[in-house]
Amino acid sequence: MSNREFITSKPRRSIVKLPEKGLKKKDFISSFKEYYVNTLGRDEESLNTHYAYEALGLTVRDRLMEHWKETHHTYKQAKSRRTFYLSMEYLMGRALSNAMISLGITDTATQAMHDIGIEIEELISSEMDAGLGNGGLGRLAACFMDSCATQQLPVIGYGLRYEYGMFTQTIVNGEQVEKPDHWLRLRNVWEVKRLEYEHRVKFCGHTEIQLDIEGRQRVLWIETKDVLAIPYDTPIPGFQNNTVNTLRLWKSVATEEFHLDEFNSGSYVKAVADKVSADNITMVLYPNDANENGKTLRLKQQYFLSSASLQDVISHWVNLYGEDFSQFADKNCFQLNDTHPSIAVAELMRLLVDMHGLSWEMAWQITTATMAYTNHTLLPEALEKWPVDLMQTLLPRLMEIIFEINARFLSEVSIKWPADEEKIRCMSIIEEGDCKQVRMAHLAIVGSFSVNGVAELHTKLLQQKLFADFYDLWPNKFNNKTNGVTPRRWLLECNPELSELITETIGSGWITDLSLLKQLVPYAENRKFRQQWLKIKQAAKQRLADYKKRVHNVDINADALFDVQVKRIHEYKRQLLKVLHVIHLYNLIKQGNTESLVPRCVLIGGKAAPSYDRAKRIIKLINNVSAVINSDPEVQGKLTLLFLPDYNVTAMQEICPGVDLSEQISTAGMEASGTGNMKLMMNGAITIGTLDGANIEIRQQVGDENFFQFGLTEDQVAARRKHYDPCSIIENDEALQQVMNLLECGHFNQFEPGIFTSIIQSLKSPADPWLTIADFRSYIDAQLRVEDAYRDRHHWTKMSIMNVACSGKFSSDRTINDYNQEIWKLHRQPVNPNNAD
Ligand code: 26Q
Repeated sequence: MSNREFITSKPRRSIVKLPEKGLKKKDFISSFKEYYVNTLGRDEESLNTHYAYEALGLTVRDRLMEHWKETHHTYKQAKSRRTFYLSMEYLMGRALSNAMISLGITDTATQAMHDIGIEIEELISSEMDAGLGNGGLGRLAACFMDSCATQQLPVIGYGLRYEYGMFTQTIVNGEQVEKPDHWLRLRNVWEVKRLEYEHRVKFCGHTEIQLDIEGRQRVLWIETKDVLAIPYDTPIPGFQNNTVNTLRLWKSVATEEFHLDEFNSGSYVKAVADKVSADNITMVLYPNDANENGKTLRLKQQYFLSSASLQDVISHWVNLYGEDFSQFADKNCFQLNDTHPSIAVAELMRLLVDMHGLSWEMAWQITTATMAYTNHTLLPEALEKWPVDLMQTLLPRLMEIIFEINARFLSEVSIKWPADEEKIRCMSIIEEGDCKQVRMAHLAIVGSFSVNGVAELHTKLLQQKLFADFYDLWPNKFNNKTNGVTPRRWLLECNPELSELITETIGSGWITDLSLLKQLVPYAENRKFRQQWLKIKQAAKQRLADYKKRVHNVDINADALFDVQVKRIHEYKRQLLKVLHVIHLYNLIKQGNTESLVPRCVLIGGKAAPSYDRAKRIIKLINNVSAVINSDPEVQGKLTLLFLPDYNVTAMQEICPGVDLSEQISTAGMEASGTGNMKLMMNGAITIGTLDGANIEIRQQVGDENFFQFGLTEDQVAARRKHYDPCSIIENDEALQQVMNLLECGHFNQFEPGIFTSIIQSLKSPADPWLTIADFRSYIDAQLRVEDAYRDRHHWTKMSIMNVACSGKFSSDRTINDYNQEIWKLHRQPVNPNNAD
């Protein structure tokens, strides 16, 4: 089933009725026909949805092109300081609707298509997602790109052009099956190949010392196997402001030498194999959202991104300023999206020292004034380490540079803490042991002027726990930047009905200044407004229910409470706690204990990393519990559990408007921030959550009376882990005991004995790091408060309005302005509309 089936054929109304300047409907139609007939060679009389989508995409892209060129020109003229966002992931989702909204041409385009007998919704929903990311970190990069363009900031995104993005998930017999996502099989109308900006990236080989003409030592990295990096640029439009920024993605291609080798070396097969391995670097996105340790291809990808991007920036610099790097750090800043591109620290040193002849001291000065590092995780297993052996083989020159950086850094450590070997051991960039490893986070911290976490609690824990020694040494490097999401995609585009009500009520300023949503607060007390709000929410729920009926043939009561947990499947996110709650409700219904029960529809969605067996088994459990519950006539209309397959950006856009209750139930101290929590809040869902990540700030904004808090706090979690006895908790809680009994007796796996044993054991283990059983009672109590609140629909609607009204802080525009004021220090560069139109 495809996500497009979510969408109704009803044409959407555009929210912001700005005059659609410079665009005449008839010009639009003739441009569309020109592409459809002449460029794509289709027959005007027969309509093919895909080619019509391509023709429309190309027509819209033409409108972006002028602004794109003008933006480029503006930045060049201003010689402005720039930021380069380095990220292995960009979860862009669809682009067409976003582009039309940004250009303010949605109405004209919709009308134009309508006039020639095409429903634009059908074309919009035929677009593939650009799924070049795993989850939070990749989608954050995409939201940041949108906000930078909207804030008119000269920021360029650098990433990899994976041939295969995030796998698509299907469910067979309750289990996840992965299918490759060959998203480039069909033409990608948004990208522009820029052969003129290709670069060579070196691998393997060895180093030699040579004296240059002035008698100075220069290190040569020679006999390397080179790979070409070819850039493909994607336009990133700002919201109705003429700015179009660039996302530059690198594709790997074998160099010409590979072809020569085929003829000269006699080893034809090896030459071809080498060529294939060069082409392979950007073939596939790693589908893990935690570290998959030691994979050579992953390290190649990381270096390929870092080297190509830095070479790109430096060659631009040399074109403008020659070999004078004295102002380089004033004009350039690199933001590292986690440690994935942190080899860039050593690569910038290599380029400056080896390729441009700067002294080590000068190069280090520049590097540590341009690099900034964002951490996204506290999970110890997600901290990247690379074996020194592997680095020496694959990137010999880089390894030498890392040793030198480390030696100089450790001498600084020993000045602060004389004769403290333990400190040296803990802080060193190299982890000693049987297998020496490079600690990429340490390299990133040592090489950066800024280190930030992504929510207040997360930053506090970085400072006090994970990187406490570094915080001691350099307190001023550390800062917090609470995440945000773009309101253009996550409210305006995904929820046009609610957006229209908001705009009618407070004007359209909220689209670029989300703090204005505060003006909705008094309307929470307005009965008529609440009725309008509720009607919109109800219609969104009905759309979700209709979709489920059509595709899965399950009946959902649209009056039920829509209770949603969508995110990657991970033990720390505790989908299991949600399942325990569902089994508890099922048990109450089976016992006839239903007088106070509120009908509920629980939706769980998310992908498991293909190698994460426990996570895959959790998916199986959800599906099995769902099968038992949904087929029981006694339960029907009271409780439904659904697993939503293939959760992705587009699915979230379709789910958001219809959610009542947002499940953010990670073990406190584990979720760095969360961003799904923000998207759901912005669409009027109320959060049930632990005091973790950005939940804490959501609760601060909206007030405790509009948030369902439960569970141990982060310090209680840390304390409880030391003496945790889940079995005695189960023994003393009758309801929980019954839930565990149902699981243990095989009620949900009648013909599949033993498949959930390891899950049950982990829940009952005193070593369970996620403390699921510890939070059960508190969670059930919070869910009872949810039901009480939901029974009074007017009260619930008030809470819903308050959540939207207080969501302003969670706009990525706010986040980007914080990055800019405290780290990047860029000047806004408005793009002149006269030139652009
Ligand atoms: C690393 C090495 C090898 C293979 C894969 C990886 C890898 C890939 C992706 C490691 C981690 C990730 C992604 C992490 C991630 O998405 N973290 C989330 O980031 C969000 C944005 O800051 C936060 O809101 C979430 O709390 C955090 O889990």
